[in-house]
Amino acid sequence: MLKPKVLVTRRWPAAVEAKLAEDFDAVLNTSDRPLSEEEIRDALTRYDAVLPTVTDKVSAKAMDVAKPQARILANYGVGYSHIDLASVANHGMTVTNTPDVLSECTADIAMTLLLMAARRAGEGERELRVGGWTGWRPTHLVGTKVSGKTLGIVGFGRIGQEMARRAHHGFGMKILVQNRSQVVPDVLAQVKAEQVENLDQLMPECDFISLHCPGGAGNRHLINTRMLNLMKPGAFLINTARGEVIDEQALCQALMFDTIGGAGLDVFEGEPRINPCLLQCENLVMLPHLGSATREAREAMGFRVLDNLSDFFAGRAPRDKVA
Ligand code: 8YV
Repeated sequence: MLKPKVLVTRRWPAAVEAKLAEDFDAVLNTSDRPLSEEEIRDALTRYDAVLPTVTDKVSAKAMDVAKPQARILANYGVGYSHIDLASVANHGMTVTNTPDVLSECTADIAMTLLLMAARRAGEGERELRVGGWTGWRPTHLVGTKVSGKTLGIVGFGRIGQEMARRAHHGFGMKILVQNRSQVVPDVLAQVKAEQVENLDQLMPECDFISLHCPGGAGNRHLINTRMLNLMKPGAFLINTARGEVIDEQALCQALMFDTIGGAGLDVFEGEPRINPCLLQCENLVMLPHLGSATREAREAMGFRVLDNLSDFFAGRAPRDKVA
């Protein structure tokens, strides 16, 4: 039997690429150059499966093909707001993602950003590297204590829950949760969390806010000027979810005018482009979308895609079917 033709859009961990090449008629992107919308459109007409990442805009334009050959988009990553689900439905295609295997590592990066922003680690490192450190003094780069403070979690899915575990059990933080549906009491109880009705209630109560909700049109600019104004003066905003969830211009204003204490971002609107205003903000820590960037998580994500593909082509329902 002919093996399904599969396009891998970026370089993946070697062990996963090797297995893909064994199990499928796989074309790998050895140059690791991101695909254009036109190339994605072309791929949809020539492969049985396309394996995109966050850097592939599988937009309505890219999916504007009469009859795609691709029957499945097996996404490498948990977030899939770069895939136009209306077009997917029109073509009767399947979409899968890779949840669970990156939750701990992404929460680790959220906690890294939280600690770095609170303790001014980015500022300190920058000062030291340019030879600007004049020595210890009691008033030097004084930050904000993390232990025992209140953390607000927006989106209490798998990653949000991992973040809560770290914050509560590691740093004795009080956890408040905002989530679109009611969280089961047992899950909240594990971190002694309290769920509030909405963001208007959450924002003013927290010393730290960490975003773990999906991206996409529905949550675009969820954190806007009004929400930032509801934050405590001196509070910190952390985003490891998707860039579009924050209105970056509004965040810049809040950081420039010190209406909040600071922020930590791993994701950006229109990444890898960085809003020039953000680069001016000293009280901001930025990482280049490193949430799942560990050997363990990236391999597990790849093998999860393989499982989804094997199930799909064997006629079974893939465990991570999201559309
Ligand atoms: C991935 C992520 O590395 O899984 C996600 O949603 O944001 C990242 O950790 C990236 O999306 C790969 O496509």
